[in-house]
Amino acid sequence: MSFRISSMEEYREVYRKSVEQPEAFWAEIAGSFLWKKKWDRVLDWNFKEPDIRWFSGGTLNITENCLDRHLETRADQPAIIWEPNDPEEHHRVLTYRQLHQKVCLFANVLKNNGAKKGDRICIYMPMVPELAIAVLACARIGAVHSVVFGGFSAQSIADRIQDAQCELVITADGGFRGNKEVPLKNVIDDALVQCPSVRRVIVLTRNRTPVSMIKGRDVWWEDEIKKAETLGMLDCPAEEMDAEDMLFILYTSGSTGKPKGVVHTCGGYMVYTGYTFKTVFQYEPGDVHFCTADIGWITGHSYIVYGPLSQGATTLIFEGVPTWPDAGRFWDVVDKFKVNVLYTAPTAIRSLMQSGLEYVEGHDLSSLKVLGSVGEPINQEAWHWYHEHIGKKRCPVVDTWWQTETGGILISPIAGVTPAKPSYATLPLPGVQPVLVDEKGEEIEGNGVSGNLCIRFPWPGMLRTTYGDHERCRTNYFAAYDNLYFTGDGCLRDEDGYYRITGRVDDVINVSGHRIGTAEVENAINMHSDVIESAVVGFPHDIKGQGIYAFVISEQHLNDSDLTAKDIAMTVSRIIGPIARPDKIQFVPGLPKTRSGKIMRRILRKIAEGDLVNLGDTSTLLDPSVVDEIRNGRIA
Ligand code: 7RM
Repeated sequence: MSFRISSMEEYREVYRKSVEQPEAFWAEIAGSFLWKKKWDRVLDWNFKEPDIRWFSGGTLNITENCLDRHLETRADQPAIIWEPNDPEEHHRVLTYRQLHQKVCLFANVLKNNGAKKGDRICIYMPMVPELAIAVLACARIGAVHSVVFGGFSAQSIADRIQDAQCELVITADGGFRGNKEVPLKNVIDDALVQCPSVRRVIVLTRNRTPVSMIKGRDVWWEDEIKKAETLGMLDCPAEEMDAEDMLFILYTSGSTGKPKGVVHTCGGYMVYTGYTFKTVFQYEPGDVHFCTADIGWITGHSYIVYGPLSQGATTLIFEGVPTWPDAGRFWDVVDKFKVNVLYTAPTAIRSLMQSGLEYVEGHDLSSLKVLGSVGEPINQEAWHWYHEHIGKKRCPVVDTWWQTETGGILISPIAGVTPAKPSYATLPLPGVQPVLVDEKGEEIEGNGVSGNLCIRFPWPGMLRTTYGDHERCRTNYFAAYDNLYFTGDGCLRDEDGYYRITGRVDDVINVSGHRIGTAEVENAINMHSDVIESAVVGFPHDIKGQGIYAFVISEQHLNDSDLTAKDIAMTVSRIIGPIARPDKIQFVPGLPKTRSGKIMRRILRKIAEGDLVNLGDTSTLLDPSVVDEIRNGRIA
């Protein structure tokens, strides 16, 4: 089976086959999954429209692959280990049998509340096992889940619910994050004022904070479960889905003000996440896999829920944060559950690195076999710290590059096989054909070159459309260069053919591994009544990777600029969520604009990053003197 790659020779061989005979390659991998009906055609595609179909004619249900098919072989093996926010609270373990039962029961709850195949369901929950259960229950009945990260604001949730016309919302009373509580149901109530499509809200009890339950709309998770149990609705047949039926929508930021609903479909996403999970991490039966992402992001969808479960793995869900009660929390968890694979983000590594080695010492990390990194470029220093102090130089580090749109990992070392190079995502996985192009769209061949990263050929996990707006999908990803998928990332390919992702080349900022559009932040800032205009850029940040720097023209700051800045930051927090709160707000008399009125962000980026000398050509500016004033007022 091509799942096992144990040497570089084997990798080269499998890679060659995957490029020469992609259909045969993917058909063999797809054959290791459970289909209700086999596909007629492996792949139909064109990147023009785009129209991409994998495994057409095939039918399946991803939850049968994640649950039912394991019952014969590993019913009593842990599927989910859950570690709560508070180390004093008891952890929970759900075996495959128990998870199967809970998913079926909750799937019946969804049906009892009127949900059916094709309906969109918004999930806004804390990191508890019930979040994974809710996701899988949607997939069980063929409803389309749209998980919204618990840190997003009411306005952001409302935008996403309206865009997808969700009929149901699944949430909790509240959640815990470190020493804070988050009022999830309250936020949902605020969001739903703008969402007439929602007719039912199912509320899980988590922190027992008082909430308001609206008659006829809101019901308790626990009551609904009891009802279904009383009715004996324990079984729930898995809905038969076409390979290209929608599995989920996940919103992600782009260069415009409005997040896009990235659409993934059942068959290809299942095959791709299962294959890459097994291949990249070299997962072996019985291993405990700990991905620290939130299920609200693609990393959680693919490498906490679907990838691991489709492969019969034990996946660890951690509700808390890396630094509470102290910076040893991850290492407590690794030690407590003898974690074998740890998959986290550079921002977490840098923050723990800064806290000092005393938090690592005293924990037994000898169970670790593989370390993973995802979400943003990992700097050499963080890479070495991770490798040396966490992996004790025994564990391969896999720097995995991918995107919400790609569904799964595209460029990454294969653990224990690919020789690593710190800060390099290294080589494409089998089936992935990267291309570097220049500004004109000409392919840049050979090694020791850099350009914009594109992909030449489809892979099963790629996005199919952006919800409700296919044209937007085309213009965003398939129109920049003919017959190529454009990633939005800059990239270099070194003398060995190794890839190193250098960061976004569009107006997207990557803050702690979270994508935020500059236009989104500007829109939020501009909502503040004192603001006339704003421009937002990213700047290098020691912990977060990138921070948010806002240049703001305002009328009121002259009275008290500190207060005005705080108000503006608060507005952004309210409109988008705390993750988008600017780190620096500088009041400026004007913005550097061309004669045609375009803001020259290049100049602002230079100033934000502290390069006040090499601002480049400013001769096309309408008013070059504004640059000096901005430069003089820079916030260090
Ligand atoms: C998985 C995820 C995608 C963007 C992507 C890159 C950046 C992700 C790496 C990386 C360098 C990596 N999805 N990115 N992984 N950059 N090395 N290993 O993060 O949609 O939220 O973000 O993140 O810029 O385009 S995402």
